[in-house]
Amino acid sequence: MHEQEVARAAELLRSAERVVAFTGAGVSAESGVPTFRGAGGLWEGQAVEELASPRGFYADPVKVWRFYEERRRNLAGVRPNPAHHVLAGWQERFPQYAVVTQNVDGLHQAAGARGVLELHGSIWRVRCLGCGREREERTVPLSQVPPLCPECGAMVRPAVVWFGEFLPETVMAAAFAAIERCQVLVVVGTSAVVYPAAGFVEIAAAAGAKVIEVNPEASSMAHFADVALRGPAGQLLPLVDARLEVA
Ligand code: BV8
Ligand code: ZN
Repeated sequence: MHEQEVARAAELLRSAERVVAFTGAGVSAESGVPTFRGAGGLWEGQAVEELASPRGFYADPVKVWRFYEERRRNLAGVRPNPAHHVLAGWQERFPQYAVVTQNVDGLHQAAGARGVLELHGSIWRVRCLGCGREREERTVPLSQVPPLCPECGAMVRPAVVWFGEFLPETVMAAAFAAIERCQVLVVVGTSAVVYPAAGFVEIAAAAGAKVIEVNPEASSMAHFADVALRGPAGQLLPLVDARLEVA
């Protein structure tokens, strides 16, 4: 099972110099982190707009803060899985390599990945609504209501990108540059329904990159995939990695 696709994916990667790993919640699934959509998803039965949007936060800051506080608590004991470790290890292998993630869980960095491009921000950072100062906040549990900024006393919010908000300019520019130039794009664990991130798959394919999708299900960008590894990333990425050395 998957033998042929694993061999084909390794063949595409073996000779590549410029590679991008583009990831979503599925890459953290085997670490025990619930994905957003699909059975048991974080947002199943909850209106996303309520929780992950400025309007939702201003309407009920405590409710939205508690949604993130609960996710931080759930993440506190979570470890990277083999998929994160393989993707981190590839930074030693490919001369030009980037991990571009939609995830806010910090697990790529926990596995040793450097320079991770976090398109949707980080659940481990908070930003002040008053003075705009952003800082790392790893205390868990932190609080049941949004804390106040130690500098100016205003309320702080999670430093994540909510629906209707722009993605961080510098991160977008760096991701765009890497995506446009890459020879192989490895799309791992994303349903590819959230824009502008999802659009990166089409941009890479249009620029001539080979696309490898690693996902038990076909994402909405599956038609761009040259190779589809239809299974869990924590099992399949180590198989591809093991084949990279073997010609
Ligand atoms: C923007 C916050 C410009 C942090 C997130 C109509 C009205 C308003 C806006 C829009 C609209 N139509 C389109 C838009 C734009 C909107 C959008 O795309 N909406 C979609 C839903 C239609 N985008 C935005 O608003 C973006 N900003 O456009 O700004 C603008 C400005 C003003 C006005 C309009 C536009 C901002 C997008 C960022 C939103 N923030 N998160 C947080 O709380 O986490 S997005 C959220 O979804 C997460 O960040 C997540 O990363 C992201 C994508 O989800 P996935 O990672 O793909 O996860 P998912 O559960 O969906 O899929 C998991 C996959 O893994 C599955 O395929 C599954 O099969 C697979 N899997 C499972 N197990 C495994 C596995 N794969 C491998 N191995 C396994 N073991
Ligand atoms: Zn402040």
